[in-house]
Amino acid sequence: MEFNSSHIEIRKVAREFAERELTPEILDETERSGMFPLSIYRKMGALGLLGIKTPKKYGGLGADYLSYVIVMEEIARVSMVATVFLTTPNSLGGGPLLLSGTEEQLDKYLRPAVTGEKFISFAITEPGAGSDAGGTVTTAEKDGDYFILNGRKTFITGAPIAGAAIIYTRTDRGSKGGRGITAFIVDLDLPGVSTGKPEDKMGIIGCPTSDIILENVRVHKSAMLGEEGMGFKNAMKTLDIGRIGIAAQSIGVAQGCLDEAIKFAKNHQCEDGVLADQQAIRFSIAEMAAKLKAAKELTYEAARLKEIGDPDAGMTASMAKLIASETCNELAAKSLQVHGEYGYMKGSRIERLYRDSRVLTIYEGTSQIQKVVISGQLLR
Ligand code: COS
Repeated sequence: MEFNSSHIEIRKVAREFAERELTPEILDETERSGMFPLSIYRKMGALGLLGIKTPKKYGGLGADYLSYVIVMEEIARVSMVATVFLTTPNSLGGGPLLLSGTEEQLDKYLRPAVTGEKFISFAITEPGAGSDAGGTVTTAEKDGDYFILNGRKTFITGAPIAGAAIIYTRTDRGSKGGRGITAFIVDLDLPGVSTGKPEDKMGIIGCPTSDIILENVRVHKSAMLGEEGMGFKNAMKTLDIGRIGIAAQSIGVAQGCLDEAIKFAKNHQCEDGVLADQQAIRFSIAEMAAKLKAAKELTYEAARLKEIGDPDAGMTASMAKLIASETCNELAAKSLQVHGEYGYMKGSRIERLYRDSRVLTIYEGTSQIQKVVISGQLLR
């Protein structure tokens, strides 16, 4: 992929930011406290990173998808949890608003999301509707100018700290699957909204995840996002974009894994020199680098196709998410293997990268769901 001068510049800005702000001390403290520093999140906002591809009229930088990928990649190379904060306004939080929001909704919710004042969660998953997003049973019943929401959303990234969430509900009780699903942007301080206990996760510690419970929550009709019954399409289109972001996270984390393997191999003394003298280690590193290069090119291509509105953009985003996340998991395991027992010990950098990488083949659609999307397009 050829990068233009703004891509090169934004990579430099993101790399310098990551190296300056995301120090090993900050990252260790994030793991200990369970909370990424909100001061750094706001600094990302001040630098424009929370709204890389948000149009300038809503306070964003108005850059292209490739710029978004580059920033995600550079930050994830140092800290994956930092990119969870970064992706939300650019993707799952801001995406549904940009696709279907009114000017009032965009002003009220997107602007503060881009500065880091307000975190917006994307709430589609339910206890009985994970990969089968059309299985949504949360309801929204009309009551004059209001809708009454009832249900439970689960595993919602950032819910404990979110000011608002995009909630996908069933407005037509008789409907099945994607039809009859309607999106609302819901302030989480409304009466009847609660978030469950934050989950004790394996990785991306620092961005809390919990349920969102809705008990007779009265929401004005002006909070409806897009048209009634069009929520599923809004969610699917959002995920098309979101998957490029997860592919970008994956290539960043994978680069971090490769960096660690190289550093360890060059520095770890063994009988006749350093580990990097061993052919088995050299071959493992060569294989990691080659696979990462392929995953990177596919991810950049997905961003390019999205930018030009290519009809294969959604499928390519799924291909990129599939290949990049699986590659990242493979590199995390291989890098840990290069480290041996040193990598297995809690607190080593590769141990954290290994734990963080595991969710990449699961969230925003599992690898299996990506195969459903890809084969669905090819075999129409
Ligand atoms: N863009 C626009 N519209 C889309 C779309 C897309 N990417 N994907 C599907 N649709 C539309 C279809 O065109 C169809 O429209 P009509 O009803 O007008 O024909 C409708 O949505 C239903 O599509 P489909 O029948 O393909 O839906 P399925 O219920 O079979 O489910 C999958 C499709 C499995 C792909 C979907 O449920 C999914 O993506 N699941 C994973 C959810 C996920 O990623 N969860 C993670 C949450 S964030 S951590």
